[in-house]
Amino acid sequence: MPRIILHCDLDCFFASVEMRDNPEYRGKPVIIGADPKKGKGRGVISTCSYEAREFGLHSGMPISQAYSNCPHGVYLRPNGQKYKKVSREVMRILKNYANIYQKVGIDEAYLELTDICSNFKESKKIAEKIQVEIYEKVRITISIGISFTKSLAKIGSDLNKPNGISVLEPKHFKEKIKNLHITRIPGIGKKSKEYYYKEGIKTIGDIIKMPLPRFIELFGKHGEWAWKVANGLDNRKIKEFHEGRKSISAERTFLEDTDNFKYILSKLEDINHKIHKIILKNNIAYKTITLKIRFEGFETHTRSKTLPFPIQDLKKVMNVILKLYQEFLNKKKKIRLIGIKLSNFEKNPKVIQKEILSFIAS
Ligand code: TTP
Ligand code: MG
Repeated sequence: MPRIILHCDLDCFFASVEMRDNPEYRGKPVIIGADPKKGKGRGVISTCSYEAREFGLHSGMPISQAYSNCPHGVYLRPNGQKYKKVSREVMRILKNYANIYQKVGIDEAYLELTDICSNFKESKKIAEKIQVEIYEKVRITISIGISFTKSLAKIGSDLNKPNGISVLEPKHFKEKIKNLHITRIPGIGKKSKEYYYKEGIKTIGDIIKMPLPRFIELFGKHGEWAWKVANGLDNRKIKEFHEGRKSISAERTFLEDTDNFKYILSKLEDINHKIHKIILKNNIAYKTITLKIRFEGFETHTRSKTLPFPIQDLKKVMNVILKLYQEFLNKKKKIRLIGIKLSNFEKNPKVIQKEILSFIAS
């Protein structure tokens, strides 16, 4: 059974938000970016509406050039705070559709539906629901690519824009992508495409046709990646946090300093659940468990325990935390803050323990 991955990407994001909020701009070439200053402006386009794209405008184009191609366009400065807020609203909706979710940019995210859908038809229905919910609640459109690798899902989300869905299944994906230009492969850009051109490679089909060893000989590691993407062999996992992340932690500061053990315990449990949601989504195991405790007057302590092997076990964490907490039971001070940190990670452990399954079910 192949994996089922969705790549969701908002359509002309910044411009969509401005057209949503200013109906008079709808249907017009809307350009978000630097001030064009009647053609003398410096800086570039952040993004533009699809109407503007008909004039050859695109992200990264100098704003002066945009102005000379499309002087009658609506030119607006970006409103970063507003787009961040809209992005958060969209991500909150997307997250609810999958257990495994990875935000990869302000307007794009991967969802893995392998454990939820039994075939691509079902996942397409979910994609349609996502589009409807986002449009109903946020009033902007999103395009979705569905496939069995991250990179093919990403290529797919671009195929039917705006407000499109495309499915690239194992049985027919090569047919659907073979005529696409090689720059559709994430990682092949303006510079690297020239190396491929020199060998007569212009389309993804040209890559698919070549044997891998020859491709590596010609283009090294870069070529190997491109070849694997084109042939559906990208097996990267979907993970919520960035590669460099070394720990996951959460803490709570009490509104008032407290020594009510029952209350403190309930907060520790909340924190533990919160952290384990991330742990599960990213399939990480950890060896080190740390308790952080801050007393009135800012006196702060941390206590850790490192286990001999990595675990992924909500209850075990709570047991360790309570043992670490015992040391402070005799303190005659109230508590101001409490926190848990998990670290010393091992990614993608093979064994998922029973407790975790019951946690998912709860
Ligand atoms: P993209 O998803 O690349 O572009 P888009 O959403 O505007 O258009 P599309 O329909 O093709 O997906 O980027 C998301 C936002 O990020 C975009 O609206 C503006 C911003 N951005 C920049 O500011 N500069 C850039 O060079 C790019 C590519 C994007
Ligand atoms: Mg986009």
